[in-house]
Amino acid sequence: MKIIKHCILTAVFFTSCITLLLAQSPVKQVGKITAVTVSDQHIDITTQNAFIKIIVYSPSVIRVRMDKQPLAADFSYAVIAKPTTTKVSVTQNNQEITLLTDSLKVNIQKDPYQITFSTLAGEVINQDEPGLSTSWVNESVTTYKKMQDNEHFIGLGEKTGPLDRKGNAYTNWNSDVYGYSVGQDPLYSTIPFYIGVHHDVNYGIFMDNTYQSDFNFGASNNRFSSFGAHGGEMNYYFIYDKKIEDIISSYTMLTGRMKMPPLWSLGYQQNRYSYYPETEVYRIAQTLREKKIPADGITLDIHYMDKYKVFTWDKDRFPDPKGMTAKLKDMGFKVTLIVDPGIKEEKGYEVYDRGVKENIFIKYPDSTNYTGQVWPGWCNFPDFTNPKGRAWWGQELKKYAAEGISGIWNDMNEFSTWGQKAPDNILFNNDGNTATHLQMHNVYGLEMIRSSYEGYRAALNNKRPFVLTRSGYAGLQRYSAMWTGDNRAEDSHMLAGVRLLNSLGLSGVAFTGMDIGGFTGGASPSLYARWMQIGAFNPYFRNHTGINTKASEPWAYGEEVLEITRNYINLRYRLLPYLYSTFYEASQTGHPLMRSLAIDYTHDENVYNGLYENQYMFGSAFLVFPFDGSSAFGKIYFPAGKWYNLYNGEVQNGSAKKTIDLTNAQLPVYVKESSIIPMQSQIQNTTEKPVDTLYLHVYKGDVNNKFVYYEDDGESYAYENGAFYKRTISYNAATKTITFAKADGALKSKFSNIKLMLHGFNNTEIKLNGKQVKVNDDFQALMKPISRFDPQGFANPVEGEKIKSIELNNTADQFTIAY
Ligand code: NBV
Repeated sequence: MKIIKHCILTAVFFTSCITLLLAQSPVKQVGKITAVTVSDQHIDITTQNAFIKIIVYSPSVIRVRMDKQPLAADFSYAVIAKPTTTKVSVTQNNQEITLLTDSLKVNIQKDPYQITFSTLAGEVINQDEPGLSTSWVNESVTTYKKMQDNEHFIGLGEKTGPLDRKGNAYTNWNSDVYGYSVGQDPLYSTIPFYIGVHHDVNYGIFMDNTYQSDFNFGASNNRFSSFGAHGGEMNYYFIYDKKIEDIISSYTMLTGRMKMPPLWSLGYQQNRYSYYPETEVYRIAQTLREKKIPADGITLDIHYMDKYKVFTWDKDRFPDPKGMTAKLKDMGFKVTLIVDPGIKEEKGYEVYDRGVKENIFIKYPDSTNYTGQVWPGWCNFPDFTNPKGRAWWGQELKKYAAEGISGIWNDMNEFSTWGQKAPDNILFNNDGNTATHLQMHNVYGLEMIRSSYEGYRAALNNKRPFVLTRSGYAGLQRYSAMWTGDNRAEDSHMLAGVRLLNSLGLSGVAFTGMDIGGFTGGASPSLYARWMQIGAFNPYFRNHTGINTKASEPWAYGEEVLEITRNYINLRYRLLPYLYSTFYEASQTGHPLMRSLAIDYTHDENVYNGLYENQYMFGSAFLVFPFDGSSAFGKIYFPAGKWYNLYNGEVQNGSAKKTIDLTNAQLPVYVKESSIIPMQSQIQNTTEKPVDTLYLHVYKGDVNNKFVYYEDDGESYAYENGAFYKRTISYNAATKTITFAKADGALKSKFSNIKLMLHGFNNTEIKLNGKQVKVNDDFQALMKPISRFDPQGFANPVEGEKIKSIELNNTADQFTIAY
């Protein structure tokens, strides 16, 4: 009896100890659900330790909000979408709540809270890791997801490392990282959105929390992937779509898409830190023209300013900015200026005085302005999270519009104070809801480019500004193009840069570029040549280099490199109709221009293999294979389908790996079967009119394809009200037809003729609307290794391909070619 009593007492003692331990655990779990309220499209849940709201945004987008205290008023700098009316059914029993939409099923277990997303057929897409779910450690909150078998993780914005992020962890804290290493983290911007791929499903998760955040994709554990932040609520959007590109569309439905950029900004841009005085700028512009290197942009770095004070000019170096931009405009150049957020604290500097008067600078809690050191010395920093601060910045930008400036390049907006960490306790307006630096740091850059975009668009009387940024947060694509900062002139950086841009593309940012040639150090001629070729296949094509590096203009590396470089810049300009149409697609769908192979070949394991992870599609047609200079051979992976060598038309069957020769003169590029590629004659800049013929290249294939050809005025927003020309061209392999649908929109095409250039077709008989047309035998020659697409490129036939061509009238309404 005594023994039994003793045992009972011991058991009671241990149970109490465990209960006590749990109660005192420094990890606070969500715990058991205690109350549920179901409304139209959302469910409010209370648990032992948390308040939760599940909101249906669309059949494929579900938002989960969670906090230890009742949820605060909803506010986001990233998300611009509201839930759309969606058919939802919710049922519950003692164990769980089930939510169904037309595309997915959500199960919420009640004890303890745990969420699972599945397909309608019941296949698990994503689920909380049982036992871990979501928890808090002090103010940090983290959600743990069960690692699925063979799960791949891609995206997460501007992150170094492999395409597949499995086994790695990342931090988001926007940082100024001069000459960063290829594995460094974090870099300049934060996009807390990634895509998971496993079995035959894929999903996206976007955690909209601006505090410092951490993502773990099975780093130092084999149990979970997780995402969390150092403050604020757990707030994530779960996205399920069948295709990766649809996930990107859903994500950009939430965070917005880019507007059409000005056409000129797709041309080649010449940069350096810094071109001055103005005679040097003219020398560069003149040399580009003399050497027949097509170009549209010249960018001025910080030396244009008077002692680095933004919105001023160094009068000795640039005595007449307005005259200079006018002269450059006559030569077909647009000027972009760098702007930094640090405003020199100096009485009498009018910009500063107006900032003080308007009271728009970031403050300490004692209401004094925060002062940090950067280029001009001690500076105050505009609070772009204050509507007044944004308006003030827009006003200041106006002078640049009057001076004929076309682009605004936002630098140092992490924000950087010589790489030092700014104090936690500085305060931001946060659109009327004061917040600390800890919460606002990662959105500072986003709100700066919002101010630049909105301000400069107004200053240009509603013409499209070109805006470029180094830092940002999810949604940055609404305002700006982005480049990847101070890279190094090294092979590994060129390839890492490709992956960065591919990752940004997966994360909703379509208009991206890197410092071609490298910012720090000096490229070898081989590296420079190869990098410039890749640049022609980047959305934003800019050559830039640092202050004490060797010159980086295309002629700075000798005749051969100049020839190679010019060939590819030439190609870029002939490809503008294709590129502009692809930008239009990005503006409508969010789909990137640089498409990691994971987008179109998601469940092909080879895509995630480190050997092939740098390959990408440029638009829908071109497979690009960037390579380093370490070998004369390279191994390339051809995904499923049929591929044509860009330079000689040779056909390569897909689902195959091949070792190919590599040379500095020729970037391996292949065209996907059934591609439709509109091109134009050679121009030197976008103000020059191409000849009146659209060269439409079509590659024979076994799959159907569609291309939406698009034009507009290239500079205004009239396209949003129908002032465009758009025509869908369809390739149908089964019916052996190419159909030109009736054109849409209020504009006429700038081309009245079409030359249809048929690759891989041997037909001698081709019909237009049922009637036989004249079929020409063409030889598309190339200068080595100039693209055979050059419609005037018969001059020096070294290599080439026999193709068929026919002449068509582009003003015809709607017509069908049968082959
Ligand atoms: O403004 C100078 C540079 C600029 O050229 C570069 O592209 C930025 O990333 N800027 C950084 C300031 C710091 C350079 C060390």
